[in-house]
Amino acid sequence: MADLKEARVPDIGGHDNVPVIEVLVKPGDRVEKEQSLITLESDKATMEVPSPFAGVVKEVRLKVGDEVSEGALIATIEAEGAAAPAPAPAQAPLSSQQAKAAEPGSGKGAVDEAAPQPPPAAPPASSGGGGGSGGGVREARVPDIGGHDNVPVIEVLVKVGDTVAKDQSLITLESDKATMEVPAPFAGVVRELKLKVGDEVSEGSLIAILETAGEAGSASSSPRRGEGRGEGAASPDAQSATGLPVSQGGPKAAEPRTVQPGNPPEGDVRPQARPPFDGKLVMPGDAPYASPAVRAFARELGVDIHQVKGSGRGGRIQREDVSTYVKHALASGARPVQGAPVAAGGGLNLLPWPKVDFAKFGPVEEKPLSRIQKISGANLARNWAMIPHVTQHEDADITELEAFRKKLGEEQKSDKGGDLKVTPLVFQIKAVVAALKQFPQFNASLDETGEKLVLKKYFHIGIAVDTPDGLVVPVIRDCDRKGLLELARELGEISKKAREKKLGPAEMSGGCFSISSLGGIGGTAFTPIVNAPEVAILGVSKASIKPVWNGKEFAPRLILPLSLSYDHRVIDGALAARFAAFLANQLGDIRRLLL
Ligand code: CAO
Repeated sequence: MADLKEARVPDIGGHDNVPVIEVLVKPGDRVEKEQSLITLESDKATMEVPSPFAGVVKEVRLKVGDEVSEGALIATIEAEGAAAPAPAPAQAPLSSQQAKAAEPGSGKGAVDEAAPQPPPAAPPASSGGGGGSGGGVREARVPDIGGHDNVPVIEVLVKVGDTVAKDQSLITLESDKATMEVPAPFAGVVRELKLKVGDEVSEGSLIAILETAGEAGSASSSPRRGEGRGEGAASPDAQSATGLPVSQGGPKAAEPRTVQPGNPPEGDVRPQARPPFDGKLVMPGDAPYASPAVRAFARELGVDIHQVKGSGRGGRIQREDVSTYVKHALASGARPVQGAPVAAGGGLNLLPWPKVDFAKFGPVEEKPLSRIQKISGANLARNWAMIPHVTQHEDADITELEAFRKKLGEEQKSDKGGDLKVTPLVFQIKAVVAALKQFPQFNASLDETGEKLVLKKYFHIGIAVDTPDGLVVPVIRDCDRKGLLELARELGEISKKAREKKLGPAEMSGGCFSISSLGGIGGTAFTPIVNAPEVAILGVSKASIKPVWNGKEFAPRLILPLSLSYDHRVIDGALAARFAAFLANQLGDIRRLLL
């Protein structure tokens, strides 16, 4: 029998007013028990709040930007069967201690008194004593992380020689549900780092060896020793602040050990290396891929983190990326919006994206965007929003070029018996190279401060290729040094590779200027988006026979429409008109391509 129940925010470590950064369900959705309903983000941790029972969402009572505390109503859910567990906070995902455990800096234990204890911090190596007042070498270990094992390290935030304060973040971990920073349990100087990005860790894994001076860390500096708060054991359903289940048995006990720098003790819980980090670009629910501290930093500066491009591994947004974004925004005249709410339309302070229940109007089907679409979509949106675009249209008379191209194609087939396809695009590549040489401003990029133009002395041309998974732009290198046939061969190869998803990142980087040819499909003109940090792109539409006045009469000519989009911060309209006219001339008289 169906039963209307309330899903509420569980114990989130006693924190109040934690912002909702994502709402992951809508009315009508069927949710499983423990399926995430919302994402919360404090300044130290991002966590998803799971549904306490399965059922159909009747009403969602929160929206992005709301701030919640324990007990806040998330949604009403028509729960299935009477046997569903009650959503009382006592049964909630997390005890205060556990939430604080996931919240760096708390220094509180996360497991119940009854549970076996995790390994305490090692005593100073020199003294062998525990937690006394003398300086020494001590181990910083991974605290209770909700009983999870093999959680990947996605950032190492300190390096050997750094002086760290107690509670300063040492590493960032990311499970499939949450990102969390692990703080130093005591102040000291990093003598040795014991793990790297990509390693997987569990409670007790050794992070670093710190040399502490004078006062050693307090009792709370030991990794998550149990400190029950008198409520008894955590519920069997209990989950960590990460929204992940807490192991009921608790972590394994371990003896305190003494270590010497550079000489890890026997039986050390060293994380196992794993293959390189798999290049994940977005967090669950498409939240930007950044640590909580970086997000907090972005918020402080009033930057919408969705607008920031990550330079870290797998596209991860780092602190420097936020700074660079701000510098660039200031240099280009835009200003980050102070206090703009997350997902409220970006640094441009636009309206939030409309949330519509399309199913109300008719049958619908949901199809997730491909990885390529997500990546290129984010880039296109940034480029379109940040670059002042103008598109210059021009016609090229390619009647003669086309006659030559056909002849060349036939020769290829008959002489070589091959299947090399010589399309108009290779002539366009050659013409573009000639134009870039003539107008070096087009073969340039603005640096990240927006104050300098970097002029390139090489001629690598990006070609937009349409694939079943979305648009990719492989780059043909050194086009100035290649002949038409070589370009035709390479174009055929990269298009094939692109469609077979075999292009590597190196083959899609280093471009100077891009060409987007829709000529094989149709159209008379379009406005391509500049592929930043390039400053211009050529759009090519379908050539067609048109009557052209030759001074005496209208003659049928094959006309190729060109659409040149450019960054108006770098290129003036007059220069763009000259560039486009030059291109048309080159294509109109192929002898010029030989010059
Ligand atoms: N006018 C008329 N015909 C044209 C033409 C033009 N401007 N350009 C190409 N053609 C013809 C070719 O000659 C070929 O004819 P045949 O089949 O008779 O030989 C046919 O159209 C198909 O060409 P093609 O598309 O296979 O080859 P291409 O070299 O012109 O283009 C590539 C290669 C990879 C760029 C293209 O296949 C592609 O993916 N284009 C889409 C790019 C895109 O999506 N851009 C949009 C970006 S913004 O979203």
